[in-house]
Amino acid sequence: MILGTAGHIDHGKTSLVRALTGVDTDRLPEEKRRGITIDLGFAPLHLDGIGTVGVVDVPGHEAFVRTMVAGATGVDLALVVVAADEGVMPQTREHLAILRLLGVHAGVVALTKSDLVDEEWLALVREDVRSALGGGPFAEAELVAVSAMTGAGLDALRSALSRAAAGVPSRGSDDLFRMPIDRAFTIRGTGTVVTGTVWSGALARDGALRLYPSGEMVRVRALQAHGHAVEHISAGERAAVALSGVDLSLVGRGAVLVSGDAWRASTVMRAEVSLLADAARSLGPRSRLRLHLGTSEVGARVVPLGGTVEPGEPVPVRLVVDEPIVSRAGDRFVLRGGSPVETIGGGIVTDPLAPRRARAWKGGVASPSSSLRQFLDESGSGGLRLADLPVRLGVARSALDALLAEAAAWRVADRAYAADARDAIGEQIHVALSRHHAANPLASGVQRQWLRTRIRAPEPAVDVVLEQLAAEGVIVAEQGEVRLAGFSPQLTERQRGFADALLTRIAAASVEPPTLEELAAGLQADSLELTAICRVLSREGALIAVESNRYYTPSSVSELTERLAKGMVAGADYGPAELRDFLGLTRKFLIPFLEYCDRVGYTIRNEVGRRRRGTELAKP
Ligand SMILES: Nc1nc2c(ncn2[C@@H]2O[C@H](COP(=O)(O)OP(=O)(O)OP(=O)(O)O)[C@@H](O)[C@H]2O)c(=O)[nH]1
Ligand SMILES: [Mg+2]
Repeated sequence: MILGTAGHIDHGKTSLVRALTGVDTDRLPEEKRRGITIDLGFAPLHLDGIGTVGVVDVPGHEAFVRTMVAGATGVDLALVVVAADEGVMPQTREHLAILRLLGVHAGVVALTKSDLVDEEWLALVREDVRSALGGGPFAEAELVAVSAMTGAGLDALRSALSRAAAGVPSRGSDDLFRMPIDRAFTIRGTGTVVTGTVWSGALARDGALRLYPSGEMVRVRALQAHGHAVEHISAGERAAVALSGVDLSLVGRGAVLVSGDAWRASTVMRAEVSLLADAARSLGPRSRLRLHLGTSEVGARVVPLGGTVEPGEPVPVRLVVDEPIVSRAGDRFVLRGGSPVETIGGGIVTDPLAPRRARAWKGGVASPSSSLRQFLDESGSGGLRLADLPVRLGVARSALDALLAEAAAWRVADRAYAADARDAIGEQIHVALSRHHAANPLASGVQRQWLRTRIRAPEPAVDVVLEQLAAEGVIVAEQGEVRLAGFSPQLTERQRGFADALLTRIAAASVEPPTLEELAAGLQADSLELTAICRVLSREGALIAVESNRYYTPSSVSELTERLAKGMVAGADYGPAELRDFLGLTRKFLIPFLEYCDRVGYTIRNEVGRRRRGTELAKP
């Protein structure tokens, strides 16, 4: 569990953390010199009945609110610190707003420096604080008067924190590992070390990780949780990870460590955004803001549905960020902008991996099952990558099967499709085949590979639908070709005329028929069209292609093979001259015909010449 401080500058956050934990989290020389917190500080705190809680101490200075956001992200429990002598101040309010935007619900308010005020004043400050908390998640939070100076109230504060912590649901570690990095440094002999709060999942010391935004694989050298070497770290822990061979410049605040192949960095997201009730402005159609998500901070363009976001009601938006970031459905973020820069609102990611041209998503913050239905419908016959879904839906991988079954999704290979995608792909296949048949009436079918390229769907899904259509008898798939059942090449009247002429001329030429080009010249026809007609005739068995451009009648082929059968004795080899004598063909016809015989298995070719294969030669 992680506890984060919040509160105005100089209100005593760091002093209180030290009084509670014994750790001075202001470790930078500049922090010492100026007496303020500049960067995040960390310390372990033991809470009775809870165990060790990781404390993140944040700066209160208005110039460091972005650092506060990076510290507050991933916090389970807030320690809101208000100095009793000053009461509620601007960053008290801003930090409270940020905690609310980040979804931090549990917390305790410490009215510190109580040694500086009397009871009457303290009562006024209590009222002041109550009204500042009103309506927010901390409206019912316990208020405890303390002093870091005298130690007064510290025990009461500890027990109040334990009570608040007891109500925080524990984060399951049966999930994808993610740790946004908030600090990176080098330790001599160990190398690059990064620290952060584990948001989800667990990581073992021998685990493989990916580092985003670069996406590169990294290896873990050592792990620490709350300052001790450990074998694994898990959700809700402050952890340090020593990485093998990673350059320090790649792992600053804003980078994130994740495991598995489910995560991807993206620049287009969909979200629901709301502006703080007291935000001075509304958001226009393409407002430019700073987006804080996890520990990353990037420039973002917000494109609201309906054009604008007014303070108050949440509005669906499309978010386009300047640099790729890793996010997950359900992630909370903070938006800052204006000059001077201030926190103006925030929101919840509804689609971290939005399609490139996706518009703001009307679905809003929905349940994983309704998000899944939306995404399936949107993806059409393209389908969704299964590996993306735990991130895109914000659920553990183990929850996927049930969600997909509930949505009646159709799963093929590594994707899931809407149930009606099958029909849509079937329809596309039907259209593509019909068009092809119409445009190529003499072609026996469509090459399967070519057909796949015409269908806008991943190949495995197309193949499954083809199998199904074949099983249903809608199409016929054979020898790498596909056609609609009932389709057969049809010759037109004119082509039938050519076919008769071809058959007559080829038959008349007996064992030395003309080529297609010669026939085309003689008939004044197009040789491509004649080729198509000859293919149809050869499928009908009326012609045989001995060469690619020379067709024989079956009776001429039989006559020639009979001549061979007469001449060749089984088991003997014959050279071309002898074979020519048997066949009585000129060289121009001889070699192609012998190659045809080899091809169809009448003869076998070896180094010496050709020999008859078996006895089938005798009766072709
Ligand atoms: N009298 C009194 N002074 C306190 C108490 N707590 C803190 N201070 C003083 O208040 C000043 C600011 O304290 P810090 O703990 O640095 O305040 P902070 O909230 O961490 O400040 P930032 O991190 O810069 O926002 C210091 O001079 C502390 O000595 C307290 O309980 N009583
Ligand atoms: Mg401080």
